[in-house]
Amino acid sequence: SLLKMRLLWLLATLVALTSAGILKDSPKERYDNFRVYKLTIQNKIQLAAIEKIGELTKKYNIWKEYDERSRQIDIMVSPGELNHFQELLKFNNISSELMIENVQERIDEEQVTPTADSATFGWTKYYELEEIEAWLDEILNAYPSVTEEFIVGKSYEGRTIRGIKISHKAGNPGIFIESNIHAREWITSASATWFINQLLTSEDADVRSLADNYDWHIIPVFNVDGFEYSHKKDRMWRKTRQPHATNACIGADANRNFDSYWLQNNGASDNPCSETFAGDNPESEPEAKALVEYLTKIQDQISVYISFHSYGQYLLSPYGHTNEEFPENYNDILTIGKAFADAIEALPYGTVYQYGSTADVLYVATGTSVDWVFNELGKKIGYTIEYRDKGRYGFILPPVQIIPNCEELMVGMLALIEKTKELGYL
Ligand code: 0X9
Ligand code: ZN
Repeated sequence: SLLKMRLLWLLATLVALTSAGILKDSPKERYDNFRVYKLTIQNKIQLAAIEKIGELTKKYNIWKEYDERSRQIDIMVSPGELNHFQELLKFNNISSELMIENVQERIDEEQVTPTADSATFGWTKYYELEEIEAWLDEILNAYPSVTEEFIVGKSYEGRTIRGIKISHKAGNPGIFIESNIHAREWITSASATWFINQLLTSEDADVRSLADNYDWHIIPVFNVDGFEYSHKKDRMWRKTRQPHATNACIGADANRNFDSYWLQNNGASDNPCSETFAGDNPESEPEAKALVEYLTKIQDQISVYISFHSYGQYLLSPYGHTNEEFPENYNDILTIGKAFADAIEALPYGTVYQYGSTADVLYVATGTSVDWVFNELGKKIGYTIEYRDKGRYGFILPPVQIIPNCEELMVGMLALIEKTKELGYL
């Protein structure tokens, strides 16, 4: 009948539209003419003014929070907000340096055109979750006698959070690496996969001894939902992807969601739109809950915990919740930090890393994974590595810098582990 025909036609149109992507959800977020400024703050009034606009999520995005050492903030400004922003700087007498003139240009440059080696995993470009997982499968297949997959659990959107354990012999002390808890910090999973590859393939004697004498538990991409979203929808995404019950803003900062001084001392935000939203409760994010359960289960196998982040070139240690107290083994923590930083600076790149407690060197941050492992699991050695750079490219570190960054990681890690062992923690 006519009605049937019409219905069929309607259905056909819908199918066509959907496959053409027209009815699919929103396109990729663009950052045309978005700028990034490094601000230098001189007083509390200036800081308050900037922190206030920083909460306006569509117009501004804080790339790097204020820290008392450098007194600087990196902030991304939308083109429509630029005039207002510049007036605000002038009115409050805040000095600024333009770091990125057009964020979208940097994002476009980051997408290098596939070259000869793009068929194989080569660390000359950034890979998507699917590619990283396929690579991980290949590695597990190629080294079955020394590798083993472990499953942390499921993300909010139902993805599997996977890790790889590399063990060359029984009874080794364990080192746990969690990477890409913040979605937009792409250099972290690139570094984690590079590091895994080195542990399995390097013929360098020092790297071999690192591989042979420790058990490595490595999660290349922890925030799987956020990471996928940062590739497919929004390059600047940081948080998880769990919607909020009463607020349109999505996700929480997984690195504020752990049950250690959760939401205390202004080390996180209770605003669901903030980039450092702690979540409604500790472990409200399925990812954090899964990691807590997994780490609790295997805690006896772990001596050192390391979390990969970017950017700023820091090696950060507990505490995150206060800069008025320090762990009882803080001297050792600093000695190890110095070994890490010195080793990196000695390379021809001359890259400088600062080291010290998070709250002292950077800012107060609570509910972080490293602090949870340190305070609640009682592990004595835990660090956060903040990779390159200092803000020239920020999160959009050019692919040509992946390997130099990884080389720094390796010499830093060799020194860190050696010193940790020397001091009797391994
Ligand atoms: O703020 C953070 O979560 C980290 N910096 S980032 O710019 N990558 O977001 C620093 C976390 C500090 N870690 C610990 N307190 N353990
Ligand atoms: Zn981070």
